[in-house]
Amino acid sequence: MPSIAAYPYDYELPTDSKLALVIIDMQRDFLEYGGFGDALGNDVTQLQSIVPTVKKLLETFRSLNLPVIHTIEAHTADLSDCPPSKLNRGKGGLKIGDQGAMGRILIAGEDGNNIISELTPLDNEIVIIKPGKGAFCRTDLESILQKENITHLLFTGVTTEVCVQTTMREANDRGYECLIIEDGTASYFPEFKTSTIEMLCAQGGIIGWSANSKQVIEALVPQAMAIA
Ligand code: TIU
Repeated sequence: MPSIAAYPYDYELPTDSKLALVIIDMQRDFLEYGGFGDALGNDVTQLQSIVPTVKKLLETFRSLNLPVIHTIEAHTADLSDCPPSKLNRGKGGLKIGDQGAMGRILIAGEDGNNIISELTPLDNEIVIIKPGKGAFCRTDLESILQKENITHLLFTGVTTEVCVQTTMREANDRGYECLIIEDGTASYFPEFKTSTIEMLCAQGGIIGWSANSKQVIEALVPQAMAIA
């Protein structure tokens, strides 16, 4: 198993199907105007710069036939899976379930709830629809990972300190070797991204590792180095 330069120290990177790319919530609801992120008062343009990096990782995993897991934060149309504590949070703008410019905010199946077109999942890829911030909460993710013998998870997506961090912490507690891709994750607050990566990797990798996409891609596809 190759090891890659990572923070706080080298990470053993499987090059087979024990390794999965996890793409958290790259949905229109977070990256485009008129969605949930916008309704919460955020500047959605902060998230858009990572799209080419996540796409490159996705294409690398697809070309090697390695597992890819997409997650979607969504609620049912009747909001029965949305606790009042979540429904009533916010800044007084549109709430979950309200009609927005891309359909009902954060409701499964609405235009705004879809993954952005650049990263649309393929039929053979795992898609986890989750009502919470963490992808293990009230989903089949853990049993799917066990069934597929996946042991190592690379985290990308949005937002770093909310759904990405929550899911990485849940995965770490379940025994997965987790690494967050520094240039493949973003926050509405750039300083939160930096702090989150520091917190996850402090104390000798208390939750896991971080590295740039380049390190991962070069280890998976050695010839990528020559092409780049
Ligand atoms: N608001 C915010 O930063 N994030 C979320 O609500 N969900 C995810 O992080 N996906």
